[in-house]
Formats: sequence, C-alpha cells, structure tokens
Amino acid sequence: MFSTASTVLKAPTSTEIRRGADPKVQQIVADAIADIRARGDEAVREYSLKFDDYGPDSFLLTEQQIEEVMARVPQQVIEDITFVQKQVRRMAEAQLASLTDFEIETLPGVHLGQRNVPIDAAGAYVPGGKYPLLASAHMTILTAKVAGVERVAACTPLIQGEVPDATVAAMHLAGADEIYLLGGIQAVAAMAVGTETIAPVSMLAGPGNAFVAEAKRQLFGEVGIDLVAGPSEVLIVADETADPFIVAVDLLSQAEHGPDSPAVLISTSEEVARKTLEHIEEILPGMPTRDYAETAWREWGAVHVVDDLDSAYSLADEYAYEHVQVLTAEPREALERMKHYGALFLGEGTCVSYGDKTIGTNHVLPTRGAARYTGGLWVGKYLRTCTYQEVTDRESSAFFGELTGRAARVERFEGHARSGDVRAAKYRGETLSW
Ligand code: HSO
Ligand code: ZN
Repeated sequence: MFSTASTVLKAPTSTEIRRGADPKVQQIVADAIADIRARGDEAVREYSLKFDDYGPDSFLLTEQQIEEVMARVPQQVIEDITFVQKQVRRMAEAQLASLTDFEIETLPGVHLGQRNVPIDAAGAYVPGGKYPLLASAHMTILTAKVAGVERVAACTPLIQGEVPDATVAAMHLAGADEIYLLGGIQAVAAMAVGTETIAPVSMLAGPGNAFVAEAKRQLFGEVGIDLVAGPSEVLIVADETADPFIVAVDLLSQAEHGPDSPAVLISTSEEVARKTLEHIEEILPGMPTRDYAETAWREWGAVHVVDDLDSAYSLADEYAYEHVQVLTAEPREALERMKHYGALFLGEGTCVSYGDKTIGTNHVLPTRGAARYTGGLWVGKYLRTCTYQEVTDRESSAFFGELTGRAARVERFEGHARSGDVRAAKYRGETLSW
C-alpha cells in the first residue's frame, strides 16, 4: 500500500477501504434533503422531533434566551472562550491581511484587477453528540466574521434534551447573528435550502457526524462548503529524542474522537516505538473515553519504524493526514521537507489538542487524504476572489477587438468575434458592414 519502506510494528486490524459515503447514509440524507426542500419548516420540525425529541415553534434563540444562557455559564468558561477567540481572531486577521486586492495595467489603458469579496451569508454547524464541540464555534463563526460575512447563521443540537450553554455562549461571543437549536441533516439542509423561518445561506462550514458530512457533500454546488470532514486523524513523526510517554498520550488524544479515528506513529527509533506501544497499553485502561480510544487504536492504529527522517517524512506524506506532530530534534525542518498535512505541530511544546481547542489555528482540517489537494478552513474560504477589467484606451480596445475576432473565429464563435469587430471598427473610425 505504501511505497516508502518501513517495518510495521503494529498494523490496523481493519481492512475496510474508506472512501466516499456509505450508500445507506447517502439515501437517508438524499430523502431528508428532498423532504425539507418540499415541506420546509414542517419537515425540519418532524426530523428534529424524531432525532432530538425537540419540536418548538421556532428553533431560533431569542436575545433574551441568549442572555439567560450567558448568565448560566461560569465566568471562567466565558473568560477562557474570550481568550481563545482572541487567538483565533488574530490568526484569521493575519490571514486576511495576507490577501491583497490588486490591479495591473498590462497595456496602455488595459486594467486587470482582483478583489476578495466576502460571501453574504454563511451557515455554521457546531456539533453536539458525544462531545459538545464548542471550539468549532470559534473556527467557523468567528473566522466568517473576520472575513466580513454579514450574516452568520449557526446551528447546534440540544444535548440529551438540554441547551448546551457553553456552546451557545461560544457561538454568541463569536458573533453569530442567528443561533438555532437544531442538529443533524435537518440543520444543514434548512440553512442551505432555506425554509419559511430560516433564510438560505451561500456557504456551509463546520464538522459533524457522517450524516452532516454527507448532507454537506450533497448540497455542495447549490451552496459552497468548507470541506467534507471525516474522522479525526493524527500522525506523529518521532526520532530518538521523542518522549514515548508524550507520544502515547498524544496518539490516544485524537483516537478518543470516535471508534474510527486513526492514530499513526512513524519513528526512526525502534526503542521509542516499542516504548510508545507499552505506554499506550498502560494508559488505555484508565482512559475515561476508552470505549472510543481503544477501538480506534486496535482497529486503525499503526506503528512504523523507518531508517531515517527522509523515509519518515515520505511515509507521512503518503498518509496525508489531518494532523501531523513532529517530535524530533529539529522539528522545523518538516516545514521544508513535508508536503501533505492539514496542520503541522512542531516540537514537544505544542500538540493537536492545542490546535483543537485553544491556540488559534483553525481545527477544521482535511481528512482521508484530502490534504493532498486542500488545506483547512481559513478566512479565504469565506471570500470570493473576483476579477474585473476595464479598457480606457481606444487603441488598446481596437487591438483587442481584432485579436478577439481572430481568436473567436478559430473556435468558430462568430458572435463573439463580432463583439471584437465592432470595437475595432468604431475606435478606428471605420464603418462596419456585416
Ligand atoms: N480534532 C478535531 C477538532 C477537535 N477535537 C476539536 C477536539 N475538539 C478535528 O480537527
Ligand atoms: Zn481533536
């Protein structure tokens, strides 16, 4: 399967090939989207009642309800959310500053330009389920707001019948314009196609379970999407300087996401690899999230020993994982030597959990090999790079008129050619006869 040679100390037990969506999931999602498209709020309410036992007149939280939630959330949680959102904002603002609008003059009076224009309305999905992923509020809502998106609608489900207070607080502090207590396919579909009470958005972002991911995939085209995110993945590149206990803890940290979240170690040191395997066995029994972490590790975990760091980086590039941690003597060299990853975590001082929760880089990242063709969610995904042109010099316009006439006729576009002909004739003072 891999072209880079390695000794495999632990192979995944699962041989399932994970590409695309489960056909059953596809059908359920397609039916639900069609139903919500046809029946709007009534269908949304039925799905919400069926899956979340929640069917209010309106899913939108009022200002007063939001105030009540804010009052219930402990002060320390509010302060932490505020601090983290500041970090996410700084990163997104720096990304925004890196995008420059420009205009060039290619010939006298021929102006070509580009502008980055925010989309008008975005929908953010903040998952509930086993884990209330409130950090996703920072990543989706706040990033959209920094991009200049005027209207951000955001959905999150009730958790066991309860309003997820901290999540709602994070959504509110991130700047959500509308917060709906709505989850699953019904949330994503309602935001994308619109209902009587939820205006449609132009783009959807945020993680979610297999149904949410498939709904986004099916709605793509009608609306934009950030990514189709699959189970969270972690890969660690470690040399002989790595601390095997930290390697073990960090591998299991992402394995706890779900039973299908893979964790991979590639080490140049057999000793580090073997000790990591031992630590994993020591840690697993006491992990409160053992149900997921252990299944994920047994079924999807892998440990490779390679001859040198060149092989480690090539094998890591073949995996093209969402998160890559580099625990080596010179971690920064990975910036030059690695190509395929969603986010890099350089050295022992940081870890994937920092990226997931607090440090400021976006945690919505490519999975399942998508890192070969895309990076993660960032401010630029909420902007449209639009071009424009103007020709203010008659001679230049006449020149392009003649050129366009010839170019279009090679392709047999007579109508296109004439748009060029009329300008060439007009600006050269000639009369055009057809
Ligand atoms: N690892 C997930 C994000 C996350 N994990 C947030 C926990 N909280 C996907 O990057
Ligand atoms: Zn995570």
